[in-house]
Amino acid sequence: MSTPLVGIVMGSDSDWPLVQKAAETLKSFGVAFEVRVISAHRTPDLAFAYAGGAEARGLQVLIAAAGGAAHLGGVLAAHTVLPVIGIPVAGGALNGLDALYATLQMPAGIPVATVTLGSAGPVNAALLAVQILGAADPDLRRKFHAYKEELKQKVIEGNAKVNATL
Ligand code: RP5
Repeated sequence: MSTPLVGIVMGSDSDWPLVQKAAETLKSFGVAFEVRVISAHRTPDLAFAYAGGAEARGLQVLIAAAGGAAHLGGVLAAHTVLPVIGIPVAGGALNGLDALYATLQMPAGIPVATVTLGSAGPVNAALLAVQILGAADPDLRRKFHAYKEELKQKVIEGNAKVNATL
């Protein structure tokens, strides 16, 4: 396995069923990644150490997924200069609105690029990570062009399928 470029961090293993879609998406682009369960609240020292050491270990993008009072993205971003992408995880009494606002509403100076609630979130987090890496990697950009072409073909096929039923 080559050196991971993307670090996927989640606040709890209960987030994994959702977050594994980010891992699958990175895999489909051939991007090396690692996965960690680290909580900003339950293991603050680990969160600090992970973010603080990420750049030196060769990581280039961090993805942070958390639910509830979701401070993970912000805490990681506070301790690294790497770009951090936040995935708010739905659940609890507020059904993810709390995680969405907590991840999204960062003060100026500490950005966390927040993706949507739901299953599109981890997919888009991984795609955004691929796009960030692709800025300096023509091969990844080629793969992204092919990916967009696939999306386009699916819509064209969908159009044909719907019209075939008329
Ligand atoms: C957050 O609290 C985690 O990211 C998770 O989404 C949520 C619930 O965690 P568990 O109680 O299931 O461990 O920190």
